[in-house]
Amino acid sequence: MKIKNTTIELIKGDITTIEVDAIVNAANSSLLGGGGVDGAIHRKGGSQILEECKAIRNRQGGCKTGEAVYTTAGLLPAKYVIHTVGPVWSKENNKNNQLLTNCYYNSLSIAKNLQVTSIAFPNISTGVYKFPKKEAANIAINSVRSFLESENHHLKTVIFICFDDENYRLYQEILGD
Ligand code: AR6
Repeated sequence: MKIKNTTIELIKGDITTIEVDAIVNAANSSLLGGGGVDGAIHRKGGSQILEECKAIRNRQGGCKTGEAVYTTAGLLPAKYVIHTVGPVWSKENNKNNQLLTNCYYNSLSIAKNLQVTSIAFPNISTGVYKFPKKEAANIAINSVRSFLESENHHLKTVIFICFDDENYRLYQEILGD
């Protein structure tokens, strides 16, 4: 799928192995690491990423839900890691969708400022944070589409990396692969 000059790709796999300018991390507001994709990124990326996260914490006290910050990527093949904090899904919270949209939008804004040409997103909030996968996939794709249609940027490739079969299938359906 193509949006203006940017190609949208779908890959099933592990985001820590992808050679792109920036990978996005589904972090938590402490920025100190955790499980899931966050754990994998810190484990494979080495201590440099955590050191930079700690410096950001000291400067601004972590990262709020829906916002994003960036570090270099340590030992990973990417150049940067953009850390964003997805919402913890709950039925009562009517801000879930907006906060998840903000994650994609704010990550792409950082990518724009860094002038990166390729970025890879995991399925933010759909693991530990329990966001319903179909809804999250629609939000992810719509947010990316709306950013690419409305902003000037250097992105040539945006990749959605799905780790689990269910997400991969949902993205295939929505993207029409
Ligand atoms: N590459 C790509 N995707 C992955 C990988 C990987 N190596 N590993 C898991 N996923 P989660 P969240 C997928 O739980 O729901 C952490 O503890 C996974 O299949 O990583 O936003 C943080 O520190 C799922 O679809 O993130 C936070 O505390 C997706 O990544 C909390 O979890 C997101 O699952 C954030 O929860």
